[in-house]
Amino acid sequence: MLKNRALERVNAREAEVKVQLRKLTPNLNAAAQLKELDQRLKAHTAQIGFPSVGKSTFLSTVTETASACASYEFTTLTCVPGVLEMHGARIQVLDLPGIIEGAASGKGRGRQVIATARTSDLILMMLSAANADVERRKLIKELSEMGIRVNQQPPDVVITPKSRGGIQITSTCQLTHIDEDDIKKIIGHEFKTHNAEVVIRQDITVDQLIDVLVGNRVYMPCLYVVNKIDTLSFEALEHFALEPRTVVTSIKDGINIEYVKEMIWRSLGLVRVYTKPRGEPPCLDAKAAMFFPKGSTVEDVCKGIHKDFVSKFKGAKVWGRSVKFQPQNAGLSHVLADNDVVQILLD
Ligand SMILES: Nc1nc2c(ncn2[C@@H]2O[C@H](COP(=O)(O)OP(=O)(O)OP(=O)(O)O)[C@@H](O)[C@H]2O)c(=O)[nH]1
Ligand SMILES: [Mg+2]
Repeated sequence: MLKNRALERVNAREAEVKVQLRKLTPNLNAAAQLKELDQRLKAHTAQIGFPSVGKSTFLSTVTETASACASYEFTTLTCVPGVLEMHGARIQVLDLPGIIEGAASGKGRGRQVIATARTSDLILMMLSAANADVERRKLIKELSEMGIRVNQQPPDVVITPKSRGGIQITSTCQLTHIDEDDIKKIIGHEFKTHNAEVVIRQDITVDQLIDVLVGNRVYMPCLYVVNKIDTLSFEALEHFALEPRTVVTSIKDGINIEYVKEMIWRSLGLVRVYTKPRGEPPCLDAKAAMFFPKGSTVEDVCKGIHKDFVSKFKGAKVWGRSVKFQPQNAGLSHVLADNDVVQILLD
């Protein structure tokens, strides 16, 4: 009798999951729209992970949004956005449904979940400590099948189509994974280009060459969060703690929560810039900071203040880590560093 009732509960839950999954697509789109609408959000992160690894627990812990957490799998069936406030910036954290193996080929609506993560600035890969290595490998594979390369730089290869002359290859380093014949074969036969200039500045693999040719790949930073370390022995824990771009946490017991937040901030690489009006000290209050993506320039700051600032730009003075002398004159193309102070001079 008891067994039957438990079985009924499981069946009911399964039916509920199926109904909710069918409704999933509009909700995921809503998250993308929200991103467009809320201009105050400075960066977007998306949690990717298998079911029951602690994604919702994380969202409920670091943001004011409550996302249902439970010990059964597929608790979260929609996209739940929360906001994490750090150093004066509002960072969106998405709690997404757990994905399963085969997600990239459409299982469990995994394609929509991964597509949502694709538009974010950082992937938070939430892993369960007991099985973290296997989960990480599988998730990287699923993301890869959807064209997302995590923690990789785009291959340094430039292919310029020509009207004649065959395929000319110049490489500035020794190629150990692929030879010139393979390169010609792949470009010529697979991609129907018989005349092109190819410049390679990196020891690329066949897959990387195909990535360059296919084109629509995204290269995203990813932070690995190994959760539930309260279930691990100290020796096992050390193995994960030493891995790059990895944070070990027990969200339930409150271990390393501040550290994971700080690592999110660092992985996003946002640049805070303070402006200084002429003859006045700069306002270094966090509320006065402007936030830009890594690699932003004085021109981006001008555009962020007023659309006319670029056309009226006469010069800029910069204080901070991006310059040698304090202050230093800088042009529009000068790349800024975090916490720089900029004074814009206009015509
Ligand atoms: N031991 C332990 N359990 C945890 C930890 N964090 C979360 N849990 C538990 O793990 C279970 C699943 O947590 P959720 O946050 O619902 O997991 P999820 O990844 O959102 O799961 P889905 O929504 O089903 O994909 C809950 O029972 C949590 O209480 C942790 O650090 N240690
Ligand atoms: Mg959840």
